[in-house]
Amino acid sequence: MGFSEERKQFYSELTKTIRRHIVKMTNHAGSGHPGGSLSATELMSVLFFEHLNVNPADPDWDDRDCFFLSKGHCTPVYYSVLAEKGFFDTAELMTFRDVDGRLHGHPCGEHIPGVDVSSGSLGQGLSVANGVAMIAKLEGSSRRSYCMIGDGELQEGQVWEAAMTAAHFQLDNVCAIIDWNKIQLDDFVENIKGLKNLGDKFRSFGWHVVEIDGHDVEAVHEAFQEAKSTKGMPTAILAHTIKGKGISFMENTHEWHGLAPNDEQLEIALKELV
Ligand SMILES: Cc1ncc(C[n+]2csc(CCOP(=O)(O)OP(=O)(O)O)c2C)c(N)n1
Repeated sequence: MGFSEERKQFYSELTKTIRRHIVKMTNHAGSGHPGGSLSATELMSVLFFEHLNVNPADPDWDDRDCFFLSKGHCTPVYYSVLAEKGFFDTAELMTFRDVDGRLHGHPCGEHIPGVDVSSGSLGQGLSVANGVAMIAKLEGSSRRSYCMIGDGELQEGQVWEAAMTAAHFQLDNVCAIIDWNKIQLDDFVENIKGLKNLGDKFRSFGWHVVEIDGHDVEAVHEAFQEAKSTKGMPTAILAHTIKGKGISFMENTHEWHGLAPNDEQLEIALKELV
């Protein structure tokens, strides 16, 4: 069930590498969203390196699993994981947000290998994930459909329409990953429009719920395994995370939601990520 010491070491190195990419890319671009990227680093790493059935050499392979980043502003972590997985060269990460590049601030499904749909307007990803999952069922494919949603994003009504749909159609090939970092753009989620008993909400909508520490790679791995073995209903992984995780001055504040580190701040961040 758990990881070997070697695998744990692999993730310890990988997540540090990805966090280094995140701060370097946003520093270089002078903009971007480090906070919600750093909170999602373990979730994205374990999903892409352990569970998501994809082939970087053939990104459009028909029977691949699909991943949708509904919180589309978190491209720094998305592009970093895609590059580390081999979808494109890690050198391209430094073209993040270049007007002439393809690594836009929000992901474009048309141009980036490994990105299946454009996103950025919050609330829509789970509906897309449902559609792909329904087609898989109709085709008799084992394809699974994963969607990462922000906790602030859960204030969007469309998410709950999609949650009803996934349960109604018994889409057990759908897995929603909630990056529950407790903070949205400019404040704590509970101060703006609170989620309260989020597990009860999803359960009452007909979902299987797994609640974990989203920075514990073994817990993340086991949650994805549990989702795969759950039949007849979709699974929501409620991952408790820390916005800005891994960089002391970025942790647990909304201030680094959409702010790039300057050169001095980058240097401090990189020292913390050795
Ligand atoms: C429909 C829509 N409304 C507003 C925004 C602007 N916006 C971008 S990120 C964000 C906050 C999202 O918070 P959360 O989902 O908690 O993301 P995270 O903390 O994981 O970055 C907002 C309001 C948007 N992208 N789409």
